[in-house]
Amino acid sequence: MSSVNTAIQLITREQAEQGTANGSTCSPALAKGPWDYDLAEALAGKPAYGPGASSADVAPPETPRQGQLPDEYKRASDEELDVRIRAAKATLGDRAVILGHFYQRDEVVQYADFLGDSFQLANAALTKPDAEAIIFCGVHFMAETADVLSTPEQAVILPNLAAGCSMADMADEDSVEECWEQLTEIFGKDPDDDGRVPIIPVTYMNSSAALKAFCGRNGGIVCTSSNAKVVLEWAFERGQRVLFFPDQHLGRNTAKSLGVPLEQMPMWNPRKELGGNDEQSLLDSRVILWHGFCSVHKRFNVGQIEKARLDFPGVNVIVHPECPMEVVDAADSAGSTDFIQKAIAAATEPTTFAIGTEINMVNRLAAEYPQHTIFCLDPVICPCSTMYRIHPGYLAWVLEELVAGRIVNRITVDAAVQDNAKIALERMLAARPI
Ligand code: CIZ
Repeated sequence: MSSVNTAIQLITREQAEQGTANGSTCSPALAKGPWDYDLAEALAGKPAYGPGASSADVAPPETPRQGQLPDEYKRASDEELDVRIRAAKATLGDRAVILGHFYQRDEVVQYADFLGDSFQLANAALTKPDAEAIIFCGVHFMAETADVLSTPEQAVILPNLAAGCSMADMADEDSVEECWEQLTEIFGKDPDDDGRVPIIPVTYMNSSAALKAFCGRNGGIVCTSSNAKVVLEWAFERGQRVLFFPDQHLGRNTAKSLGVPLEQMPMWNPRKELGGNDEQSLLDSRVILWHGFCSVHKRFNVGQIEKARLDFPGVNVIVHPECPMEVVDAADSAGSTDFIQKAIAAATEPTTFAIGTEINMVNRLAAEYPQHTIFCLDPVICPCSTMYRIHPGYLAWVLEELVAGRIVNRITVDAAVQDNAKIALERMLAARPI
């Protein structure tokens, strides 16, 4: 099976040459090198992509910008980059560890020492205490988490600083602080007769370190898509209600699975007074959902599942819990990337799987398990476009800089933020099913 990048190149070439194409992609611009977007953005004076772009926000001024990749890496052929990356990696040996996220493109994943989800990768880096550099081929919040969990001597490097996560950017620290202030005014701070505080903040792993620290400071906790249920149970033991950010879908799907009625899950829109709610609905709430979403997972719909069931009777539909509730309800099961991978690995008979998650991961599973038929529910090729900015050119550059004794694109989380973020992460690790 060809890589997602190769498929996108083909679609855009056919489209240009014949006006039609075999297949479609959500963004033909992905066929260009990421540096072309950087340039377009600079010329337009606003982000055409990147932190803030997909939520129609203006990127905050401190948003990291890439843009300094030397021309030699932009001009290098795929073959030349391959030779240079392998040579630099061999020279660095154990001094550097390369982490590749499940959603990363194949052209980069082939050089990774570890492949996994964000939390597995941060933990994998811990098994390499001698590595001076941790090169995270994922997105910004993942590199931040790795920095929080790694030793101060280790440098975490994000090969392209423009690789943000649009969902993470939908909840910025100021808006969450403002929301918290308004909620505290309504609920007060006093615990009820059972000792439960009025509200507990829960942040998804896909959030800035600043928000993880906010949770650490305010009696809150972090969750991943693997443990969101256990974490919500932890929070309900200690609080009357939860403020869940940034992903409304993971929050809704998880709370629903715990029996929380939809009427008790108001949505908080940070652009509106009281998040767009009246005071009574907030008082009656059990989970207040932040108005955030993943641009890839929100593309999945029930029509795609119905079509898969018609085309492939007996198909096993597995979707990620970042998908909308109707999609999760219509699927056979829902779970994290780790859950999806394990479900496929556990199938002993040849099975047809329709998967609702990012296309790079789905295609990789299809290649790894040829005994099964595995396809993505979304027929349009639409990768995680921010993750996609880690082109091999950036990887070659950061590695060769390391060989030359220079660290570029280091992600450093402020010490106070680290301490509080760690508290929220440690609470997550200690949370157990009840
Ligand atoms: O935590 C991760 O890496 C993501 C983005 C999702 C998942 O389910 O693993």
